[in-house]
Amino acid sequence: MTESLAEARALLRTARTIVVLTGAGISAESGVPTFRGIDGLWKSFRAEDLATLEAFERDPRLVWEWYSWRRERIAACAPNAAHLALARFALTRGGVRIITQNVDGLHAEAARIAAGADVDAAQAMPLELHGSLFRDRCTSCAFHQDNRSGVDHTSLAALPRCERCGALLRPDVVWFGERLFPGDMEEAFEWAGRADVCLIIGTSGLVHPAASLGSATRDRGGAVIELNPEETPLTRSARVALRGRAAEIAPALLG
Ligand code: BJW
Ligand code: ZN
Repeated sequence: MTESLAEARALLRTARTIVVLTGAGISAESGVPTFRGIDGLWKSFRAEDLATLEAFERDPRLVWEWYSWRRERIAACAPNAAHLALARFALTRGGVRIITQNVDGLHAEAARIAAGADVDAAQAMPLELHGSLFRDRCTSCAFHQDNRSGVDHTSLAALPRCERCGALLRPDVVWFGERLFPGDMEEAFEWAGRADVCLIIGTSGLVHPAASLGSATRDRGGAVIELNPEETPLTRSARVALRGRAAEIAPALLG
């Protein structure tokens, strides 16, 4: 394992297929709080109290309060230099699939900015493994809707309800113990399995199945590049570990 930027650039240059797995760290410099770590969201809230179906069934008002707070805070954030470098990289070079655990929508926003009016942004649109903070979905039927505003969480009666069947709406995200959306896991592992390089940016590598994508690349002979200021459980399987902040290193790596 090395920490060489030049080696990482060379690996990317010669790769035909590249998977990029991102986590909360890539959005840290946009002002989005990470989950774990010093300022992590789980420091003030226990994950099991808020990011599970059981928690929602026990106290939907509390869970909506947390998601509503995050929605309003994150709606004000913009993509940073790392999201933009990645979007440009995916648009100008074929064979790149951005796979994110983030629910903040910043990769999609970066893709639209980088593509501008004349280029189709599709090639840089991410697979959002854990859903979106900016969508509601019905707890009972298939209804879902985009929603960038906070919700009224002052009482149980005020919580948003489905316009089709009247059941409670919930954030359209994947909580602990829930399956990923149909087809997403298969698509992610299919890309990772045939990638020459899996570039992993800003994730603690603790949450599965996302944390296993790098192994899928490595098991088939590909290389893992990690970009993170800290060592993680994924570091030991990395060919190159780049230590630093995403917004600083990603433009130098991908430009
Ligand atoms: C920087 C930086 C800078 C800071 N630049 N970097 C196998 C083994 C063990 C357990 C399991 C397993 N398979 C499944 C499980 C159970 C569970 C799990 O993984 N548990 C572990 C915690 C032990 N997984 C699941 O439950 C998943 N479902 C599943 O597997 O279903 C199977 C099933 C089958 C049959 C029936 C039913 C189910 C679902 C997982 C869903 C995770 N959901 C969340 C919440 C999403 C909604 C929301 O946002 O509220 O997703 S949890 C939370 O963690 C969120 C994140 O996407 C995810 C990952 O966090 P991430 O991105 O890594 O953030 P951090 O904060 O942890 O790390 C930030 C990193 O950035 C750090 O390393 C910093 O150093 C770094 N950093 N500044 C670059 N400037
Ligand atoms: Zn419904």
